[in-house]
Formats: sequence, C-alpha cells, structure tokens
Amino acid sequence: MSKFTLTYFNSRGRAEISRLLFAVADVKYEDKRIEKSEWREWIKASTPFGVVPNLTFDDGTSISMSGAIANYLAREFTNFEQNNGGQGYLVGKSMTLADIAFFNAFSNITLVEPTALDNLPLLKDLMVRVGANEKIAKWVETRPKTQF
Ligand SMILES: N[C@@H](CCC(=O)N[C@@H](CS)C(=O)NCC(=O)O)C(=O)O
Repeated sequence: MSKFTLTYFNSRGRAEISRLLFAVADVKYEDKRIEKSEWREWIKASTPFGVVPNLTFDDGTSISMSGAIANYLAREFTNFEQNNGGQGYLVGKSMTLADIAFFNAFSNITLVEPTALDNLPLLKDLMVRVGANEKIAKWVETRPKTQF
C-alpha cells in the first residue's frame, strides 16, 4: 500500500474526517501539520488547487479537496462506495445529504477536470443517478447561471 502524507494546518478542520478514516483503518501515515508561515513560503505553490488538506502519495502525486480525499480513503480502506453494491446511494436506500453533497462537489470539480471520475465508474454512475432526479434536474436547468 502507498505511503500517505496528509498535510493540513495544526487543527481538525477539513482534515479530521480523513484522519478519522486513517485511524479506523489502522493505516500508518504522516500527519503533517504546517505552520501558516510555511504555507506562504512553498506549500501553496505545490498543491494542486493551492489549498489544504492535501494527500500526497509515495510517487509524489497528490490530491486535494477534503471530500475527495475522504472519499478516496474510504474506498481504499472501507466499503463506503459499495453500499448496495455501488448501484444505489452512498448511505442507505434513498438519496441523502451525502449524495447531494457529492453531486454538488463533483459538479464543480468536473467543470475544472472533466475526467476526474473516469476511473471511478460507480461514482460516475452515482453522479448521473442523482442528476437524473426530476427535481434536481429541474433546479440545475433553471437555476441562475453563475461562474461559481
Ligand atoms: N474545498 C476545499 C477547501 C480547502 C480550503 O479552503 N482550505 C483552507 C484551509 S481550511 C486553506 O487552504 N486556506 C489557505 C489559503 O487558501 O490560502 C476542501 O474541502 O478541501
């Protein structure tokens, strides 16, 4: 298994869900906690989106976005993606906040990186499933068109 470094400030904040996942899975990782001064000097320039948390793999590649990191770790260590064999929703048998949060986050991420879910077919299908919900589809179609 890869060696992981999770970089964040010395606080729970947006990194804590991933730290909890590491703890539950009993997987060793570097819990790298940076000072604001270090952030200004070099870390902002070396993270994909200029934000932390950031998960770095032993080959030097990394991913950002707290939700994406937590999803990745959950898939690696637990069975979260496999609820109902990955054919239904993230939790339980019907759409929940988790699905809507996922849909919203990846709607934005795929605007920047259209291939972001290409290697994650179950999650790609989930995007389609949530987006096909009649009320969500109607809102997305009719909401004010804004850049962010
Ligand atoms: N959507 C991102 C937001 C990340 C974010 O805003 N991180 C803050 C810390 S909580 C940060 O990096 N701030 C420093 C900066 O933007 O210069 C996520 O969920 O990871």
